[in-house]
Amino acid sequence: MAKFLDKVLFERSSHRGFLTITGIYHGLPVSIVAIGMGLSMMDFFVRETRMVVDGPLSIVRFGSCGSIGEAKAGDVIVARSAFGISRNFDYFRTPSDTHISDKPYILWRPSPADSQLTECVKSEMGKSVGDDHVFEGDVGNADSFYGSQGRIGTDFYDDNEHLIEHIHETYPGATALEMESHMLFHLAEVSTGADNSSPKSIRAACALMVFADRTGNSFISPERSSQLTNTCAKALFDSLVADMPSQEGLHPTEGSV
Ligand code: DUR
Repeated sequence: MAKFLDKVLFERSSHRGFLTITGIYHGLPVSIVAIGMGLSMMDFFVRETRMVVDGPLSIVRFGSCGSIGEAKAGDVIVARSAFGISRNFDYFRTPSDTHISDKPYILWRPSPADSQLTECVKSEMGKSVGDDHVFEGDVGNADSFYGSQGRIGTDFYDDNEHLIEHIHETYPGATALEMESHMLFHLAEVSTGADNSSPKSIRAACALMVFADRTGNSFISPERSSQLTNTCAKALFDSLVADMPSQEGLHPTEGSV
């Protein structure tokens, strides 16, 4: 992704396992941060980035997902919102002892993506990968790649045979499963402005490459995944640039990640 930057200013591998590359794209300061996987890594990333960047932040998650909708392997899904899917640990106690829900998985309500940033991401993605390969929908952020994404196995009791069905019934717009987006959108939603007059200091969007088609059971090829990463990378940077004019008062030296 970094090869598309006009200039690289800074690169660092941290003990967290993050790789950060900061540079300039069409006059805009941008950081690419590889965070690994899962809710906790997203939590570290958003909170610690907020600590070290002054001014408003625009964050676009770019990663992979499994499709539970129309999108096929190799397509792109742009998140309209993201909801959480948590294992209800108490449900699995013997004897069952639940106080939150009598269901094995808890579905949290969706947090919205920033609509303007998302429009920019969707439009630039459409230009790069073709509008018929770009889908929009609600994304389920599971706390596991396995149980809470409805993957069936015999080594553990997960009681997840009907989970995907339950997700579709609860959120008819649900289209993808992955592991980070709800944490990002939630933290953006509760981010506070420096002077407390503007409630949010973080705007967030999310674009996902479909690696696994959970309905048709097909997978992306390694060739398509690297080609798609290239195409999407440029579209993501272009969408941050396209979104800039909407950010009244935002000076170009303030951050985008
Ligand atoms: N991912 C999933 N589920 C899928 C495909 C991709 O969670 O079916 C995403 C989220 C996480 C990583 O970052 O990829 C796990 O492989």
